[in-house]
Amino acid sequence: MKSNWITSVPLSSREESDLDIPGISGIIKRVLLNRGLSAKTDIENFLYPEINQFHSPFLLKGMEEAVARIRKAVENSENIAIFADSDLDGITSLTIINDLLVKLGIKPHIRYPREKEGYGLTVGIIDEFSELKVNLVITVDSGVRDVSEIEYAGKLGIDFIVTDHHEAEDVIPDAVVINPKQGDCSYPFRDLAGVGVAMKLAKGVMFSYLKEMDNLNHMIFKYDHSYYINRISRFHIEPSDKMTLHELTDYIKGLNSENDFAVFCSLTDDDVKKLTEVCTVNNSTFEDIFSNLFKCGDSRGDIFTIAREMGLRDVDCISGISIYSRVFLELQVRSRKSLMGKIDYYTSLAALGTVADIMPLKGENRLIVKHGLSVINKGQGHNGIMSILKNRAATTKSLGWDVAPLLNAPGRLGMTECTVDFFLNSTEENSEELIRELNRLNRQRRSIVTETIERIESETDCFSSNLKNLFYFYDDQIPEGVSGLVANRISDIIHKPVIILSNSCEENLLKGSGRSPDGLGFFNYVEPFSEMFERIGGHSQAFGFTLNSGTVDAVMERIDSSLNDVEIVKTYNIDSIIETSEIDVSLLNEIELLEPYGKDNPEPLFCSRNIQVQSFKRFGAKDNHGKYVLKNGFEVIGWNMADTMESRLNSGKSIDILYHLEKNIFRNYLTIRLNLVDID
Ligand SMILES: [Mn+2]
Repeated sequence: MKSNWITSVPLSSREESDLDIPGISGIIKRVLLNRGLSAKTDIENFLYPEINQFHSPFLLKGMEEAVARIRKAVENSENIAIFADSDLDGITSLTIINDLLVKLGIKPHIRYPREKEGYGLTVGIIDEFSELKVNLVITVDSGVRDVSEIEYAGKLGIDFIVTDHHEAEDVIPDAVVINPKQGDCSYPFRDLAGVGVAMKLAKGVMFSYLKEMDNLNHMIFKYDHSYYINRISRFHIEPSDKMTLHELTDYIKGLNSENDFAVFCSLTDDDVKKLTEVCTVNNSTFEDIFSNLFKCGDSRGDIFTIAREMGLRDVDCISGISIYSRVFLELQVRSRKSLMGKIDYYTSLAALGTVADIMPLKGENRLIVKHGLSVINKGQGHNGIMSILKNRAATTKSLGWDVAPLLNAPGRLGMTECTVDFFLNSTEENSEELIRELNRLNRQRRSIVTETIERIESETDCFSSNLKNLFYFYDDQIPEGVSGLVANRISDIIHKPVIILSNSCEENLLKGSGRSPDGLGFFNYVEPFSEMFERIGGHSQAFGFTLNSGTVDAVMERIDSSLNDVEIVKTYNIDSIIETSEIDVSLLNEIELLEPYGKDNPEPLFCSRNIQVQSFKRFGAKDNHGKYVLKNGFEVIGWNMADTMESRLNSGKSIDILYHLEKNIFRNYLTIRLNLVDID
């Protein structure tokens, strides 16, 4: 297969010196600039994310109404149901909201699409809720498209809170809707997973019970003859105003609401005296608040020390008023151990759902995943998930490749209830047993995939294509939940785009999955025909659809002809071209700051030209892996690449390589390894 290397633009020395970030070399700066991060604060936020960079849940449209409705339901002991999508994003969301409601004293009804029910709400499910005398339904990772079903529920007197992250259609349900993708939602981050939105709702509800919830805090700080005011309400800091003492005095005089709270941050005793004389609302010095919260005698702790102890990163760079505001905000949460514990636990579940749903690991998702992984690794995550991982570290790889497929296996076999049971009922005692069952279903899922592929192989004479550019296959024996996995594997074998169709629960409609090898944005060639499908959605190399069974052949031919003359070219975006002499342990340590890797934040890809190879060796049971030892001692490992590596070396021409850098620890001895990706 052809490949195309796209090189980065080298940094000018000016750009490099503009970005003076301690502890970061030019190589990492180049990687970050290539990935679109250019402002110093963006880079710092990316490299050293802090817990208190989470946005306030109350910035989400609908949050206030949702929180009020849930609290009313709790006060009146109403019947609440949770409706979730049946994938991992949905079920982790379900786990969070269930846990929240149970903590508030309500045992909710749990519902998700069961075998053959397809996606989303149905009138039948609404009728079930009605029979159960449900007053309020909270949807998670779903609901935004179920407009008519929710309208029907409204007539039966059932209220809905919809939490979702799917793109809404023109008409949204008649319900309280929380979705960062709603057109008129001004939330600063759009790409939350369903479970990210569910976690926000849980936080909103928990925060609403704090006694400071309705306070409008006026943080007042003096610097260099001027006074600065930050306002904090609903766990959100608004940018500061600058004032003279005279203006500030008027401002303080003007405060008159019972929710106003003036906080004097490290002002002189003289200033505090003058201001409290004119202040008619609640007020306190920051130092008193701090010592009250922690019941410690020493009230005059250095704010910088406190901030550093809380893990605030850039305490020396940001303004005093920001430090006070951020510490104040953190104190409201951190002084409550059980609240902090719940937030950590929900974040660990959100990390799994976010990785499983393949959300971009940028912005708040990066915070969720980074923090959530650390919670699991500290042993404070979900019992069952920690048992699956046993002694392995939680990383995006272990969650995405080991945990997620295992927990998705039951759903593919129409047995989502096993996964739900795992999440809701795992204890230290029974988690081993639940995992044994998950493993059994996963093996069953694997053998169904293998058998299906073998059957297709024999029936189609080794996947010989019915069309020129595309392989597609349908028969009524393919289980619907595995068509994507089957398409994926066949596409790997034949290096062509593949579509696998199976029966659906709806009459005259087939369901299908399309997959293509890396290097072909298959969906781009299918999307122009989207009106020929009943439903279709997905991304560049993987999509799913339903299609009228009578039109299959015609549609496949149209797609096939649109693929004429399309070449599969694997494109590699090089993060940085470096000399192998620039590689050392400190570079590898810096690279680790870029983790966790995932969608939109891949492991950095390096290129070195004209490498000096000392020796070549094959290894592995089939001698299919290759190893170059470079003249400077580094090892270059090529999995399944021994043939190419050998012929490249024998050709006598200069060798350019693309690779990831990896620390390899063997018998407590650390070596640096170059993991080969491509060779030219
Ligand atoms: Mn989702």
